[in-house]
Amino acid sequence: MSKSQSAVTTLDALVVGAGISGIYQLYTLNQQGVDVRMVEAGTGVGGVWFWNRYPGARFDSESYTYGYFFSPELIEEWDWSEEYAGQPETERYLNHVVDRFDLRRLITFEQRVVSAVWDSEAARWTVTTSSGDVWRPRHLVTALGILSAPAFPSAPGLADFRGEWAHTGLWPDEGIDFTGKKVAVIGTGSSGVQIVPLVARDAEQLVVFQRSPNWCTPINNFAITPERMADIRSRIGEIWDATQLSPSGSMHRPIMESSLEMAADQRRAHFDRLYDSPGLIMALGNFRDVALDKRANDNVTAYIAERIRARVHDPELAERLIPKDHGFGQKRPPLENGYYEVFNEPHVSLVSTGEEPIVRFTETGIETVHGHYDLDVIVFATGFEAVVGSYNRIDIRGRDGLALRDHWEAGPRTYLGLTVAGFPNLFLVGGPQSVTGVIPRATDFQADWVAATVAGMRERGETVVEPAEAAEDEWIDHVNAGIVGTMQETAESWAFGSNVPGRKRAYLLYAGGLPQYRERVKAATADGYRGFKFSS
Ligand code: NA7
Repeated sequence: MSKSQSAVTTLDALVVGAGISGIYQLYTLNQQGVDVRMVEAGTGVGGVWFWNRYPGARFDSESYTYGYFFSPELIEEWDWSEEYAGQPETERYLNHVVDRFDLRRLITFEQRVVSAVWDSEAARWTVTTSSGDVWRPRHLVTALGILSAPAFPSAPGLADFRGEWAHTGLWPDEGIDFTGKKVAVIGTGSSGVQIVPLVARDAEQLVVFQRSPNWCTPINNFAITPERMADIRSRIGEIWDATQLSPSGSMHRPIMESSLEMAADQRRAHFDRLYDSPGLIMALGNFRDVALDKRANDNVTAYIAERIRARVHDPELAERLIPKDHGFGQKRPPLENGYYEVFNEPHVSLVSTGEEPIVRFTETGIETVHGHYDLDVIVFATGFEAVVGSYNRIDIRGRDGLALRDHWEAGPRTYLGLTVAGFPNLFLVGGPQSVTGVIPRATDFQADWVAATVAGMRERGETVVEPAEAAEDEWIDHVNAGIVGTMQETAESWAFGSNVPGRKRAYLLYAGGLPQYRERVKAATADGYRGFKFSS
């Protein structure tokens, strides 16, 4: 074939996206003997752990709860070096998995999917990539990642900026040297909070542009010794069970006791313990009522505010770093390592964009309503068009040319977070209305379900599966009911798409907890795939 000719590949299943969920999906379908291939936009595997290679990027979940559980051999041979592994280690891990299970031969890189069109006559998808290649799979499995479509501020002029700039979610391979430079970091979510201390360490000057402060708590990371790794291995079954019982798929389970009925000093002792413990325990292992009852939430919020005040010397600055628009846990709280202390350093300053909006980017920096900041580097830690953004970037057309973008205009519509009415043989893994918490613990179950469904169809000689619209309606009602009455419901966050101007507010994740999610999917499946139509 000459270079100018595009390849057309007809196959059973195509998986889009070589992140942690897609890789497992490729493995499971391959194990089922399905003729499966994968396309990936990047030049390597890893997904979020490929693109987000900014300094400080790391797990907020315990490494061994985020990694795969499907292979005892893999667990036996892989040593995690830290309780919360950094990006380079995770990228190495995912490369190891791909090679260990001989999956690389099934992956074609630098294939960004631009369109996917259902062909009713052939009962196949026509998937076209940016390189012009065409894939004709019977089943299309999207594992696009919930945070993979980077969002940028709307201020104009970035093309004029003569310094270096990068988004944390599209970090350059060669990295950026901050040494002796004037740097701005825009955004104070998990990525901003992770990168800020490392920029501050090297830069001559750092300006942090904050739209809204977050409730950040210490990660309290530590190295995993060989003894601890051996202990983790010996308890791996127990750890798996814990992730399966936890609403968030993590090691942590909420304390069911009422924090409001507890004596103040006893409650405080709990908060002290959580704040000084590793990981997301403050959010995921806190009292259940702090997520449901405003009075209980106010207590933990006041406690964390006090801890922030104790760490930031300038009281006025401390107040600006303390959220006033939401309580702890109403939005995903970042984990930090020395974040607040950075603001005690003379070369670091904070700009609150609510009071001092960015007007434009200039050749030499950032202009705000109050003045100009001369800069050598701008870091965009401005987040993502969450969950649906990665779908909206692809022209996905179902029956009768129906565009997924239009079907999802008022918010995503799925059945079980796995399929979409009017889009036959389209499977979503880690898509809307299905995930929360430790993403791989949500998506490994989904990948197993997709592989079993595709294999079952092959055995029964069925070629097409599609959910009924009524089933989709029911699922949406169930998803929305799960968030009602929680503290999260009232906060503006990316979980509702509120971080992207103009987006209609719709809940994008699944708040009912992963055990309930799995039970619902299993019950529908056991009940003759309730809500689905199969045809030959
Ligand atoms: P996030 O959590 O969405 O954070 C993005 C941050 O960027 C957040 O502080 C935003 O403020 C801020 N932002 C967005 N647009 C602007 C503009 N125009 N100007 C100033 N600041 C802005 O993304 P991350 O990458 O940090 O983390 C993603 C997830 O990774 C996280 O939730 C964890 O699950 C791990 P806002 O709060 O929207 O006002």
